[in-house]
Amino acid sequence: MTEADPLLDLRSEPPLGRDYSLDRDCTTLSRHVLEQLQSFSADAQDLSALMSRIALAGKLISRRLSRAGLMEDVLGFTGEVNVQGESVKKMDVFANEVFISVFKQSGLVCRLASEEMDDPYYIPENCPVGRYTLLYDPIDGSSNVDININVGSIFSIRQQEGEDTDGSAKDLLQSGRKQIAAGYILYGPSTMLIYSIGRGVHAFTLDPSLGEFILSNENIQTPAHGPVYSVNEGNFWQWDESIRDYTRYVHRHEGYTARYGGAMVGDFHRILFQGGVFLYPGTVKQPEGKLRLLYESAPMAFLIEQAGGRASTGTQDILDVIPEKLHARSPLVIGSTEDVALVESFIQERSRERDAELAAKS
Ligand code: P6P
Repeated sequence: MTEADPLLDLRSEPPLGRDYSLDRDCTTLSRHVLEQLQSFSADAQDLSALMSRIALAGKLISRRLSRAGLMEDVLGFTGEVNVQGESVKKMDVFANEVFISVFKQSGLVCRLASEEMDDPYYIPENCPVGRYTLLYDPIDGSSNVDININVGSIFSIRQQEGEDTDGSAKDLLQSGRKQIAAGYILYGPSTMLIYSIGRGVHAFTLDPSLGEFILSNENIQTPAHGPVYSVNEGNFWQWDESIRDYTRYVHRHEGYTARYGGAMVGDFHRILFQGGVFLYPGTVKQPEGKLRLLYESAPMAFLIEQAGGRASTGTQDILDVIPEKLHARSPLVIGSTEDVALVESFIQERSRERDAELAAKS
């Protein structure tokens, strides 16, 4: 086993006749984090423990989703409207509370910022020592949850900066490059956890018989181009002309196919592995787009850049955007480098034309 690649023994001939599959089944998320960091320091152990807690949240939500159709009072709406102005599903509330519960008495996470909560939630027993903040969308794609179509949870981990004495968590209003970890859990035919701590993107598949997430894909790289474009074309007439230009282009050229599942996590997952582009542009009603920056676009942007892809607002890298408020939204174009660049080229062209028209009038 070389120093450079501590996982080499997973791929070489098992020494001493050790069973390869046994070692693979032992490559749990917590072990993988430590192997990634190549350290057993307190910080490494904390991050490993934190990721294990996120895995526990994923297992609890996956278990509930897998039996939701057989249980009372699990599906459907609560009758409430959240800070986003969206009708809240019972699963949204359950999943939100799962993330809170798994971090209580952990000493790890002092603050949680969720799509479902107006303000950050503090876990006081953790705050003196816990310097991590979890930002998350507990159920992404809620519209799918009652019809058993894939949904996901998205998470982002940041280090608290300074003392948050007034509970405003202003230190969270910084660029996505401050993230120290990000990922998502996809509740699909199998439940998968995809994460990065800035050393590549890795996927784990839940083995229900073990109750463990086991390493299934390592160092995932997104192809430079893919055939899929993923966008809600029902918004076509609400888009800027540049996005309509892009859509007309992919309609008229061979080699493109549309896939849109209504849950970004599933659409993103396809593109992460097979290439292509997902976009949620601004619309007339929502010029900033629908997706939330801190706990949807920024974690996905962290992942896609780690996988060799790109994420932009259409004019600026997502990871460079600095939000003005916790629930800030941003337009999103994310996926393969060539496909993101193609969308941006139409935006740039329209911008040049507008500048020329303005210059001609002045
Ligand atoms: P629309 C789910 O609510 C979500 O935030 C994303 O997961 C998804 O891509 C998008 O909204 C779907 O929104 O307007 O196309 O239904």
